[in-house]
Amino acid sequence: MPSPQSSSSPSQSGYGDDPVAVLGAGALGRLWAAYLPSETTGFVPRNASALSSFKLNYHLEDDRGREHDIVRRWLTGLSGTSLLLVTTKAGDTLDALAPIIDRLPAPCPIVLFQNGLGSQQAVAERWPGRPVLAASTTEAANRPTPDRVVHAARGHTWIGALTETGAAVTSAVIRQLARSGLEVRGEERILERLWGKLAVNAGINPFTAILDCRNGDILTSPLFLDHIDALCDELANLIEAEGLPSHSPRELRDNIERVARNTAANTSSMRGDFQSGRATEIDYINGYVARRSRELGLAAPVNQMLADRVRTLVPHPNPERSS
Ligand code: KPL
Repeated sequence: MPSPQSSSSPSQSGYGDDPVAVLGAGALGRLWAAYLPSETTGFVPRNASALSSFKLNYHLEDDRGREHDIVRRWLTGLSGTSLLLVTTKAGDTLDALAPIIDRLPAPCPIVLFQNGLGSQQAVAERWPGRPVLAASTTEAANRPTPDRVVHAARGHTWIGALTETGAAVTSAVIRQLARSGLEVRGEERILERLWGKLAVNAGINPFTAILDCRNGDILTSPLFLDHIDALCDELANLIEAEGLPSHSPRELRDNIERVARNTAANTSSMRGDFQSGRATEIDYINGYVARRSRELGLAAPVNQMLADRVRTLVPHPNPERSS
């Protein structure tokens, strides 16, 4: 089984010519950087002048509970970058990319790992000539403390193009990411897959944030039980209006409840954001559903209500942060 490439066991790769840059040093960015070849993977600093060291050190607990010390470079030059992974929060993506994009070689694929929808299309629309791709992943990672990442469960990552030039490089990107040992697959219908994940997040995350509970606890809450059917009606109508293969509201609800049961003990990413005092991704989940529904002349009062309620919640750092 492939392992993360810790400082004590550097990879044997010899892939020295094709550096991978990771923009966004949260749980997911650190996970990918830990598994990709150590000598050719580094992080892009958001503010290079504030760096106190040339390296980023952290610990990774892998999916088998083994500990690894990870050391990765902060990259100052980007002119040799052959792949950029963008693992920022959805709301930070444009602001993080804009100052660095002109320093990347024009053919460098840009792979967007954001939750929800809206931020990916914004990047593809702003830089339509760039090879922009989106990733949808079920790799589970969390960051219980700033210098520790836990790979809670292995999953799969699907990669698909958002621009024409992205389509031409999809296979090369998959080959490069497969060097991590994580499971990576091509997906021609990446928007459908992103919608599938968005529907699940829209039916779990805001409830866990409003109720301040773990995923499984929403299933018996009056807030969830009173609104889940209407929420699934709104999602089903929008998915159909977007021209994507339709799903019945019942199918969507079953899927939401299945994921909530399978991840019952987890803290959702949205609740985790609150507990860490970070902005949530509500504008890209229920907020996106409400906005797109409005644009397409559909009503989405439940998604709007959930988005409004989450936006008024006050972040509350909580010692119970691990999931
Ligand atoms: O993706 C998730 C998230 O927390 O964002 C779920 C599926 C809800 C698992 O926690």
